Amino acid sequence: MWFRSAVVYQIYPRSFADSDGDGVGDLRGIIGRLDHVATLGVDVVWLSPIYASPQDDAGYDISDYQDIDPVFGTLADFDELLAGLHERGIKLIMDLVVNHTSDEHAWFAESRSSVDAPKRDWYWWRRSPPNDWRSFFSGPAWERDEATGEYYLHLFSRKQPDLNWENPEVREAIYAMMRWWLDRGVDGFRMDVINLISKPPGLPSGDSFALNAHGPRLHEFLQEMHREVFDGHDGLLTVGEMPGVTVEEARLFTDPARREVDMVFQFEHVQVDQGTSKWDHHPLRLTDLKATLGRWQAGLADVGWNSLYWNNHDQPRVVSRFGDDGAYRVRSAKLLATILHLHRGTPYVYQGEELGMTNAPLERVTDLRDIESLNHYAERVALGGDPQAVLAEIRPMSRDNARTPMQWDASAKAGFTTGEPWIAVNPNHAEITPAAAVAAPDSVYHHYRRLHELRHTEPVVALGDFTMLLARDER
Ligand code: TEU
Repeated sequence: MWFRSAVVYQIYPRSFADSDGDGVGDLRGIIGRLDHVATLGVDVVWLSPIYASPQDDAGYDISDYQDIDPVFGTLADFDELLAGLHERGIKLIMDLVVNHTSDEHAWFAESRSSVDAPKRDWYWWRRSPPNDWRSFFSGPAWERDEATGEYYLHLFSRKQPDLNWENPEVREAIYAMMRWWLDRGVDGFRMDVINLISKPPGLPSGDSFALNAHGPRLHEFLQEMHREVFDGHDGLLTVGEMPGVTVEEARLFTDPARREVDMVFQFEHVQVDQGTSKWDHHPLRLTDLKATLGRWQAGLADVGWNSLYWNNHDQPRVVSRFGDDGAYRVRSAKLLATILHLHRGTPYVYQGEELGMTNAPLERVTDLRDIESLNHYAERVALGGDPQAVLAEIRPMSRDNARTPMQWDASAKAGFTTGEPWIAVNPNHAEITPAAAVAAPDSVYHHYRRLHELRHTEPVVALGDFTMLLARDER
């Protein structure tokens, strides 16, 4: 399986490169930076959503799966980007967000129009909330809709209504859309919260996350998707984002004989520094990190496959979180990269990770942009929380830490835009840039390049086995 010796680079288009000066990254900006991606030596690019969207959740609220949002460009720009990657021998996987759509999607507009609309059953409607589920973005998970007075389910924002995967019409429409992208030449999908699509029968009250994280028909739906979309295609990559997935479940999801997904994004190692929630943050205990990484290496050693990541658009920058973004920034960034890339699995490198980019200051609430952070702040302050204390618990874990503009040069806007960036550039961008990295032989950047080269030339890196040493050593 080709992806076992591949490296994936995640591009978050909003923050990668802006070509038209509107302060938001776009497809032509990416096209202009393809050589940076190519010289890093990666094999696949995962593109976070670029589809038509009101941008309520930064594009993870899609209003048209088969068109590009004007802020990012056009389908012609997309085709040029895809060709540019393919001619450099790099595959492209799209971000597939099909647990929910935007409330501005035509499907939802039809569904909400009346209780007997043909698409009413494409979403989850009830006369009154059937349970006490909470949204992952604060507040209740059921929203009353004026048009009919009924309530619809949204595990994320109220502008992200959950699709009803029990309805075969929904599944067929999604598979047809996926085939449309494969016919356009894309090489696979990263499937957003795909483990939430099978809801628990009867919609019982309780922890909305635990109840929805692995519903009874999940394997059935993934195997049906494989038959309807992926069968007959070679060289694809499918990765299921599955918050809460266990090693035992991951063995089933990624066993090639079961024809579900190639690998999953699990969350155990990015939850070792938190208590009841991501905001209940505590310093890392190294033995906890070793234990979970070791469990996943052992658990998938003989069947299935791991994805390996520290960073993405939802996680704080790992050099600030688990390393040292001060005096030992370069050394700790290289250490963390070495650990990750010499594990069994497919490594994912998030834009800027190859430079050792760090968390952002996020000094005041007006520096925040992410709905998850802003909703949490509003809810906690409304309940009497001290604004500065709430901001202090948001600062190290906010998704905005990963979403500051990619740093291209030492100029005022880091070479990201000629306009006003949608989110502030990190003040330390002057010394953390590709130019500085390329010029320094011992830079984080060259270390990533060497790790990628090793994976491509030394089979033991991708396929060797794993032995944990010093499991109980805190250093
Ligand atoms: O993230 C799902 C998810 O689990 C995250 O909400 C995660 O729990 C949280 O961000 C941790 O801070 C996916 C996308 O990656 C995320 O950007 C979207 O907001 C979310 O789904 C809804 O589509």
